[in-house]
Amino acid sequence: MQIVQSETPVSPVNFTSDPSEELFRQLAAEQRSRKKWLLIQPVSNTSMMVDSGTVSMPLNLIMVATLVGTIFDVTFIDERLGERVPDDFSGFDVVAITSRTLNASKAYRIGDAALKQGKTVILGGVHPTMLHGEASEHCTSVVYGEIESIWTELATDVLRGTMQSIYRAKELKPMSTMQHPDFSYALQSKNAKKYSSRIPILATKGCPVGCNFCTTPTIYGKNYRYRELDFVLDEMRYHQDRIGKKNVNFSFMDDNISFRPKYFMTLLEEMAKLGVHWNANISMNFLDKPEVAELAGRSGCDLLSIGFESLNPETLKTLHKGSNRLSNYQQVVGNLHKNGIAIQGYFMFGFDNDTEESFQLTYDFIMKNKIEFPVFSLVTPFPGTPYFDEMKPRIRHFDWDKYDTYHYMFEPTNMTGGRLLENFVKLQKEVYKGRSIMQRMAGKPLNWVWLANYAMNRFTSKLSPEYYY
Ligand code: B12
Ligand code: SF4
Repeated sequence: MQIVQSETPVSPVNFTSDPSEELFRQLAAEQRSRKKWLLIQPVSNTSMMVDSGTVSMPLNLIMVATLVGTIFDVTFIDERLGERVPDDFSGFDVVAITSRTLNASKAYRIGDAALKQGKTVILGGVHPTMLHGEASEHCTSVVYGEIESIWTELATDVLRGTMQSIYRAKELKPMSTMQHPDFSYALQSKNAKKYSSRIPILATKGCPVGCNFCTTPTIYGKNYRYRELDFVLDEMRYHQDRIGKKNVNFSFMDDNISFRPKYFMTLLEEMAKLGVHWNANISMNFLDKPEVAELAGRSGCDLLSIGFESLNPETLKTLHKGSNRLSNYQQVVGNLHKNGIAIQGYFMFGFDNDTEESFQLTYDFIMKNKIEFPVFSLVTPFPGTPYFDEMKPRIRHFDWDKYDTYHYMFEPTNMTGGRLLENFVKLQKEVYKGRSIMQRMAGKPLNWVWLANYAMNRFTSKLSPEYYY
């Protein structure tokens, strides 16, 4: 557990002449003793490899801590590192918890315990945003979406002791008002070595594609915002200085990094000068141009995560994933491989259009195209998405612990649930068996992607359909 007394704010909030911000400033200056916040990243209960081993630094909670720390005292707990959430919250005024669906039940248990002890409890993150009615039963206030856009109002109410049940911004603030995240909140943990060495960074937010299974369009609409380039690059330089080397690995947390081509290409040019390495989520509609992949490779990109989702054109249509054209898949892969960029390819199963042949088709595609790091999941309707509303009558359970994309959610139309899982397990074992890894990875640089394959080989060898119920 790491206590950080934030006497020196990291960098000031960007105040405007908005009267509510004036009031907030005045209240903050008047406070006699700084209120104490406990910020918690709960670990999920899932049995899958989601929250175990090396985990990424929680940029979401770090950004919350950075803002809260400008006027309050912050204690930061990341349960995924083995840090314990206390039973006794008496040392704190506010207990604030981040939650996705897969750790919502854990977040709610912590919220209930803190409420019983009379604390102000704040829940934020994707799941409380999507199901704020449910979440509000376990807290004092729910924050809808990003904290930055409602911070003034939220902090003013905490200072006055007049909390509202939900904080939802009327409009999203430009990302230029966001601060540099203060990583010391996470890095000072005695267990920080469990964090991945890839530093999370954020350049853009939002995604205009609008897939029906994704929460981003619901929360952020078709908005696409980005931080000033200098801001992003300064953050990279800061980490280079902190770590004492040029070749730092960054992992972009952006929903989809490529939607402003000019911005993206300039970012790439600048990263090439910095000498960093990076990976990101990207949609494939931008990668069929060889020059983009060429510049990405030159700028230090070692892996791009791409949602191929399905090789079935009918399924792609039902997902509203307009950025995917089956006819482009091979070209995109070729462009990236030519420039030394590995591919983390996401594939989902369990759709109504899936047939037994879908598994073989996917296997052939992966092996032929030598996809370095295929990730298979079972399609999961997340609350708040159009897909959830559509599938709700057929969903087998609403046990949030199993919303990790590795559980069987509903019976598809073209095969039984049992056959779906048998095929799903078989595919994973086939793709990650030693011979297949050698075939897909032959000649690829010896780096962490090999290690990921090794870990997947061990993991998939133990899999059986029962894991997914
Ligand atoms: C990058 C990313 C990853 C990365 C890094 C995850 C990490 N450790 O942070 C990786 C690849 C590891 C990953 C893995 C997974 N991911 Co992911 N991921 C994302 C993505 C694209 C961005 C998350 C992010 O960091 N954004 C940047 C930060 C700064 O923004 P933010 O998270 O929105 O946080 C802000 C607000 O939410 C708010 N806030 C957040 N917490 C709190 C708390 C309080 C108290 C307050 C006041 C405010 C507040 O303020 C924050 C700062 O602005 C999101 C999509 C999205 N936009 O949320 C999906 C998303 C979170 N992932 C998702 C899924 C399903 C997964 C996996 C289960 C996939 C898998 N099968 O492995 C795993 C689960 C990992 C885990 N243990 O949670 C889903 C979750 C859906 C849901 N309802 O829970 C999302 C929403 C995508 C989707 N399909 O809709 N993911
Ligand atoms: S392309 Fe990715 S981020 Fe964009 S809406 Fe679809 S799943 Fe969400």
